[in-house]
Order: sequence, then C-alpha cells, then structure tokens
Amino acid sequence: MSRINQSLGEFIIENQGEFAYSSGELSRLINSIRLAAKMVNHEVNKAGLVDITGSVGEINTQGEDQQKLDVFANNVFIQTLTNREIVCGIASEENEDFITIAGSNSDHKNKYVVLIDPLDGSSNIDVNVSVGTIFSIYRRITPLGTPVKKEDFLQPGNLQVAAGYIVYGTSTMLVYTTGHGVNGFTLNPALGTYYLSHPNMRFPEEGNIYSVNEGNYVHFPQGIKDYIKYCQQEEGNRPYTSRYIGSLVSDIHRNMIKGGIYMYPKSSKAATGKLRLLYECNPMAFIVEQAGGKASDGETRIMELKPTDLHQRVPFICGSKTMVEKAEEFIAKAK
Ligand code: AHM
Ligand code: MG
Repeated sequence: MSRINQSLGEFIIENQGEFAYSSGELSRLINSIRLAAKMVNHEVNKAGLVDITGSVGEINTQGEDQQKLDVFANNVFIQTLTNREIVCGIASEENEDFITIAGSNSDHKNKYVVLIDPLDGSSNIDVNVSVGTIFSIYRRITPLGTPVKKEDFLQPGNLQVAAGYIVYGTSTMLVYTTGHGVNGFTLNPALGTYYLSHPNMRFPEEGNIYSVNEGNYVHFPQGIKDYIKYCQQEEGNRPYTSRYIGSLVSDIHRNMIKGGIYMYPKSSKAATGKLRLLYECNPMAFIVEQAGGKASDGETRIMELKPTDLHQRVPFICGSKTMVEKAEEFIAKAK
C-alpha cells in the first residue's frame, strides 16, 4: 500500500516485495541512483550561476558536443555506483564502451548492470529548460564471478528489472518502476528527501497532446505525415494541442500526466531516428507500459526489439494507448 508523504526511503523498505530476488541489492541500487541524482540536481540548479554551462570542447561517442554538465552527471552516476560496489557493469550514453566493475575483491560478485543516459536533453541547460536522467537495470546473463560481457547489456527491454527517470524541472522528480506500476517522488530541496507525490501513475487511455519535432516534417515517412495531419484535423477532440519541449523525459512525463503521444520517427535524414534503444527508448517504454501506455517503433513493441549495438538508435512512438495505436494504423496504411 502506498501512502502519500511517504519518503522514497520508506517506500523502498515497505515495498521490498516489489524487488524481485530481494537480497536488498536492487533497493541499494535505486538508493544510490537517488543519491547521485541529488548531486546532479544540485549542480543543474546552479547552472546559471557558475561557469559550468556550455561545451567542454569534446565530442562524445555519437559525435555530439559534450556539455560540461553531461560530463559531470556521467561521472557522478558512474562513481556513485562504482564506489558502492552495487553493480557489475555500467553502460552510459556518454561512453563508447561499457565499464566493468570487478569489486574490491575482484570477484565480480554483483548481479546487476545499469544502462544510463546521465543527462538527457542537455542542450536545454543553457536556456533554463528542464533536463533528465534515464536509467535501466538488468540482471546479468553471464555467470557470476566472471567479468561482464557485452551480451549482458544487449538484452531486450522486456527483461528489464527496473527503470526510471529523474526530471530536473520546476521541481525535481524521480519516477521509477520495478514492474509493479509506476510511482513518482518529488524532491523537497530543503530536506534533501524525495516524497511519494504521484503514487501509481497511469497514462490516460486517450489524450489530446501530440509531441514531435515538426521542423522535420518534410523528412518524415508518409505514415507519420498523415498521422500529424490527422492530429490537426477538426473532429471530436481534435485538433490536438502541440507540445514539444525537446527534452524526452519532460515531454513524456507531461504526456503521462495529461494524456498524449510522443514521436521521434525515422526520417530521410536519420534512417533509424535519433533516440537510443538502450539508454532512452527501453527504459521509457518500460515505464510507459507499466503506466498503461504503449511504446513502439511504429510497427514493433520497443521492448521486444533485440539490441545489436550499445548505441543503436530506433524510431520511437509512445504514449496513450489509443493514440499510439492510431499512429501505427497510419504507418501501416502508408506502407
Ligand atoms: P541527447 O541525448 O543528445 O540529449 O538527445 C536526446 C534529446 C531528447 O531529450 C529529445 O526528445 C530529442 O533529443 C530532441 O531532439 P530534436 O532537437 O532533434 O527534436
Ligand atoms: Mg539522451
């Protein structure tokens, strides 16, 4: 039973049953993420005050300019998880390869791997728009006691044990699932404690918000163009409202509360879209589905895709169930 005003720490203790194979490891892992998120939050909040915004002058693995806060967040999450010896490996959107964590006894005894996008939407930092962290947790599939391998990270989304995001917005929220629904916690900055503010979050079945970068319209496949036109037609509860922050976590968070669809389709400029299957789409898909919504690449359920590469990109459509189904209908029709 969830109680309002319950802290995240209390919630984790009282809901141990949620944590499969409850050796306490997964709850300690979520605890470490919540701690790292507080450190990142502190830094993000003072971004306008100190000389920490802007580019660090390096290019990350996807050829994008790395922002200083990206680097900071990446280090904080990796160090927090490494120092606490909770996981056996970490893959980050900011690192080309995964990191193996042997543990102080070099016994490779931990069973979870974490995949993380430490600071998503970081180009928004300079203009004071919200950003997020996204994480995904799996049990390793290679034997305990041996170093992790790439295959431990290349698991389909439907094998995720937990996933979550932190949105650094007007308030900071941590939202996560362990496969038993979705709960949202808001950080009280004065106390440094997250409180259960959004118990059992549910995507409305139907909504009236569509979120897509329409600047790319001419490059979209016909099915997506047709669906966008459908969103704009006057009929029933349409035209829908267009809302696009350009910060995945915030766009999906809003749609989960108000009802809506988010799309980052493939285009003639980007054949597989922009978003990364492992660091962005799978964790968000797990949360969206656990909240009663739907997530697909336009044809196939995101969580059933078999990853082939750590930094693989896929088209991503998610949100209120009936809206995603309608978009899929248009895509199928245009084929
Ligand atoms: P990032 O991981 O480099 O920050 O990029 C991901 C972000 C998402 O948060 C957002 O939905 C999308 O990129 C916006 O891209 P675009 O500016 O092409 O619309
Ligand atoms: Mg990202």
